[in-house]
Amino acid sequence: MKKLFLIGVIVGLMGWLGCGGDDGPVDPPPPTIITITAATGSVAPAWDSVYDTVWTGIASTNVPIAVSAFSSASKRRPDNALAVTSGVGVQALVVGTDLYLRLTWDDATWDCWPGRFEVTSFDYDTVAHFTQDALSFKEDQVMIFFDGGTAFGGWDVWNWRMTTTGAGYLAEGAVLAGTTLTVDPGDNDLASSNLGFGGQPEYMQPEGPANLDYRLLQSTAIAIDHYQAWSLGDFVSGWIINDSLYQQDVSTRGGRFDIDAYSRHSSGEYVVVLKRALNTSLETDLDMSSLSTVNLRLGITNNADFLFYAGSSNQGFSNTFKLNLP
Ligand SMILES: [Ca+2]
Ligand SMILES: [Ca+2]
Ligand SMILES: [Ca+2]
Repeated sequence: MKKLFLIGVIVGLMGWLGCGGDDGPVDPPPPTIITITAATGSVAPAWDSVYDTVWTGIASTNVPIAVSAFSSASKRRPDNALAVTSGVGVQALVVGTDLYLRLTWDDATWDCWPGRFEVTSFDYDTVAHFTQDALSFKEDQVMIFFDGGTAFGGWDVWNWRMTTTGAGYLAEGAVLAGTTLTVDPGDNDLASSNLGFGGQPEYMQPEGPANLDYRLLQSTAIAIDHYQAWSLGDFVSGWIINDSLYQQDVSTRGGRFDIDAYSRHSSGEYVVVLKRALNTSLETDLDMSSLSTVNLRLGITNNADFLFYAGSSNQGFSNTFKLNLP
C-alpha cells in the first residue's frame, strides 16, 4: 500500500514538472509595446538649440535599438552589439500644427567628414595633391519611420545625417517601401559633391588650411588652391552645403527638405531636434493631423550608410513603438 502511494506521488510530480505530459510549450507573453505620448506646447522651442528649457519638462522614453536589419529577422548578434547605441531617448512635442521630436543617443565618435579629401602628397614639391577617402569616412545618421499603413504603402521617413543634411540645419524626407528608399520629390539640393577634375576637390574654405571645418558652405566656398601652405593630412570636405535653403520657407524648400533639424555632439552623446508639419499636404508624407496614434521605428548608424536588407555592425533599428498625438 505504501509502495503504491509512493508511485502515485512520483507520477503526480512528473505530471506537475511537465515530464511526459501532452501539454504543448507555453507561449511567451506578447512583447510590451513602448508608448510615448507627445506633449502639447504653446511655445515653439528655439530652432537653433537642442537645450531649450521647453524640453526639460518633457519625459524622455528609452527606445531600445534591437535589430541590425530593418526586417526583424536579423537580430543583433553579440559580435556587433557594441557598434551602435543600445537605445535612443525620445521626447515628443506638438506645437500648433508642427511635430517636434528630440532624440538623444550615445556615440563616442563624431563622424562628420563623409567622403573627405586629404592631402596625401605634393607634386613638384609644393602643389598639394588630394586623395578622396570615400570608404572610411561616412557620417552618423538617424532615420525615423512613420508607419503609413496600407493606404500610404510603406513608411514615411525623416533622415537626418550629420553633415549632408545636418550642416544645413535640415533633414531629408523620404518613403521606404520594402527595402527601397525613395527621397521625396523636390528641385532643391542641399549637399553637392565636391569632387572635381582629376579626382581633386573643386572648392575649399576661404581660410584654407587654417580652417579645417567639416562645414564647407556654398555662400563662402572658393575654388581650390593647390598652392596654399597645405600640410600632409590636411582635410577638405567632400560635400558643399547649400546654407541658404534652411532660411527659405517650407513651400520654397520643397517636399524633400520640409524637416528642420538642429544637433549637438558633445561628450560622446548626440542630441538632435527635428520638426515637421503634421500635415504637409504632400502624398509622399503621412498626414498625422487627424491621427491619435502612429506607429514608429528608429534607425541609427555609426559612420555608415543604411543597409535595410542586411545586418550590419554599424546600424541598428528599434522595434515598432507607438506615438500618441494630442
Ligand atoms: Ca559616430
Ligand atoms: Ca516631405
Ligand atoms: Ca516623406
